[in-house]
This record gives sequence, C-alpha cells and structure tokens, in this order.
Amino acid sequence: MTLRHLLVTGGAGFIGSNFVRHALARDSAVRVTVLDKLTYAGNLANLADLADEPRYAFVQGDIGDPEVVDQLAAEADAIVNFAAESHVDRSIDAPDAFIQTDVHGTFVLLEAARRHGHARYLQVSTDEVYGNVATGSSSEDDPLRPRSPYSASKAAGDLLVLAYHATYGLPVLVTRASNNFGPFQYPEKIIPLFVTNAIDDEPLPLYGDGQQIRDWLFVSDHCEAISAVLERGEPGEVYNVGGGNELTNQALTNAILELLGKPATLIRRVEDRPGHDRRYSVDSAKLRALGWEPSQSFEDDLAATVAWYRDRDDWWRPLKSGEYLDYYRRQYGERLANSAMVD
Ligand code: NAD
Ligand code: TDX
Repeated sequence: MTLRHLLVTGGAGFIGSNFVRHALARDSAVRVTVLDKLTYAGNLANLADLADEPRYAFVQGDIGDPEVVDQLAAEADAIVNFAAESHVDRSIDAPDAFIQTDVHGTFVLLEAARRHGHARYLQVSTDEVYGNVATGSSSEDDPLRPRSPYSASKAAGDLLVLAYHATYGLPVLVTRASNNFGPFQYPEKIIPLFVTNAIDDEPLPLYGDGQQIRDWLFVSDHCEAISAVLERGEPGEVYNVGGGNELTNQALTNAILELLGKPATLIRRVEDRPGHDRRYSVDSAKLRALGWEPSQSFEDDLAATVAWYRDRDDWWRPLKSGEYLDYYRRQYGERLANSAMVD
C-alpha cells in the first residue's frame, strides 16, 4: 500500500512527533499534515526541527471538531490517530477529557475517513486494553478487560474502529503497543519523570511495592511497527507491539539511578495508584510475521534516552512549570508527605 499524504493526529505529542519525523525520513514522496489540539501534552518544540520541511504542515485543532477534521481529511489518503489523553493517573483524577478525545474524537475521525474513502485508518492503541495479565501474554483476540478510565476509553475507541470495518468496510488497522520510552516524552510518565527528578536530586515516587511489570518499547521501534502495519497490515486486523523488555518498576528505577550516578535514597515508596494493573505483556508474533522486530538493546536504548534528557534540559525544564506544578502537587503532594524510603 503506497500512501502519499498522511493526516497524523496528535503529532505534537511524544510518539506522534517521533512518528512524523520517521515517516518523512522513510519516504521522500510522503507528505504529513499534523492535527493537534496542543493540550498540556502537545508541544510544537517536539517538531521544531521540521519547521522548514515543505512536506510537513501543522494545524492546531481538536479531533472532536468535525469541521476541521473534514477539511483536512479531504486532502489526505490516510489517517494515523495518535491523538489521545494518554496518562492513567490523570484519567483517575478527571476522566471527562478521555471520553471526549479517546472515544468521541475517534468517532469523528472515523466518520471523516468513511466520507472521504480513505485508503487506510490506523488507530494507535495500547496493551492496557487487555487489562492485568498475571501470566503469559495477550494475543490480539483475547478479551478486553480495561480497568482504568484511560484504558476503558482506549478500548471503546478500538471497538468503534473495528465496528467501522465490519459495518462500512473501512480499511482500518489497530496497533496495541506496550510502554514506550525515548526522547520528547512528557515528564509525567515514569521514565522522564524519574530521570528529570533524579537530575535535580528530587524524590522518585515509586507506587506501592514497585513490583509491577511493564514491557518497555523504544519509541523508534514503535514507529517502525506503525509503518509496517500501515504498509503491509491486513485491513480489519489488530497488531500487538511489544518491546520484549519486561521489568519491574523497582528494577527500572534502579537502572535509571545507576545511569545517572544518583543514590537509591532518592526513591520514595508512596501510596499506590488505584486499580493499578500489576503486569502487561503482549505476544507480537502477528506483527513479526509482517517482518518487524524490535531492537535487541534495551540497555543501550535506555542509556541513550537518559543521556537525551540530561542534555536537553532546555526541552523539559519549561514543561515543569505552571499547570504541571499544580498537577504534581495534586498527584504527589500528600503521597510524598506520607512516603517511606526504600530499604
Ligand atoms: P501524548 O500525551 O504525549 O500526546 C498526545 C497528543 O495528542 C498531544 O500532542 C495532544 O496535544 C494531542 N491531543 C490530545 N487531545 C487532542 C484532541 N482532542 N485533538 C487533537 N489532538 C489532541 O501521548 P503519547 O504517549 O505520544 O501517546 C500517543 C498515542 O499512543 C495515544 O493514543 C496513546 O494512547 C498511545 N500509546 C501510548 C503509549 C505510551 O507508552 N506512551 C503506549 C501505547 C499506546
Ligand atoms: O510516579 C509514578 N510512579 C510509579 O511507580 C508514575 C508516573 C508511574 N509509576 C508506575 C505506574 C506503572 O506501573 O510506573 C509504571 C508506568 O507508569 P506510567 O509511566 O504512568 O505508564 P502506564 O500507566 O504503564 O501507561 C503507559 O503505557 C501504556 C502510557 O502512559 C499509556 O499511554 C500507554 O498506553
């Protein structure tokens, strides 16, 4: 499938901005238009190096706004939807925006894709829709058992997307990726939060017993996976994307501190996240059959990521102000006041 003009929604966020760069570099004939609302997580600095790129355009707007979506969809031959409220803790604090964007926004995009006869609609989803996975790994046809407002809103989005294939024949694809890490990740997620806090000798709030397991996926591997699915995926199908790097949060935190040469005394055991899933794990065999495989060097990728945040405090320091500080106090103020050192 050759696609010439991608509408990339949420392209000013963490994964979306990495994908825009990846897509433009991969194919010199492709054009990319980004539609992004620029919420707290959207940041034009993530795309600053593309300002003079003639094959790239940026439009500020909401995926829930049918007018702007329709206009942009008319010019594109595919939509890649990264736009979402993406942070589990914020979904616990205030779920409304998750329903608006992750569910209703997805619906507005699907309607536009249907009207304009798009060649592809790709929904960027998450392994969290499967819910807690005590043993083994989720395959694409496992039941969805989301347990947070975030994962429930993503699961609802996935189901709408798949229904548009069954009902209207829309050539949709869904990817479900594990936890991403890399450059330009907003410092609310565990890796950039802990790295930037540790750089400043601030405490690292580790939830509960720290034995929860996440499977870490380098963002460039995720971008490769999305390209593989866009080009070679079967319409109507779901593809899991796992990094193959399952680690407890405690082990991840230790690795970050070691890379920065900071002491374990920075770690604080704090009150757990409500409904905290212990483990996610996906089986990516279906995607590997399309020829994709993740990088085999988690240690190097984590070291490169930590080095990026160490070098780029011009990028993250401005983010840790204003609304972020209100969020941080709400999320961690009481927790840190009641915290314990890890022995
Ligand atoms: P992010 O929070 O960094 O970026 C989200 C982007 O969407 C921001 O630029 C924001 O401004 C934009 N946005 C939010 N609401 C919008 C709206 N109504 N209209 C237009 N734009 C809007 O998120 P991310 O970590 O880059 O995640 C991107 C996608 O990948 C999400 O759909 C997320 O569910 C999914 N995902 C993320 C991970 C992860 O580990 N970060 C893993 C698997 C899947
Ligand atoms: O301060 C913290 N302390 C802590 O112990 C934070 C922010 C997180 N954690 C734990 C909770 C999780 O077990 O670290 C783990 C990772 O947390 P997050 O970075 O918030 O990611 P997670 O909740 O796993 O969800 C992420 O991966 C899947 C993304 O935010 C989602 O968008 C994606 O779908």
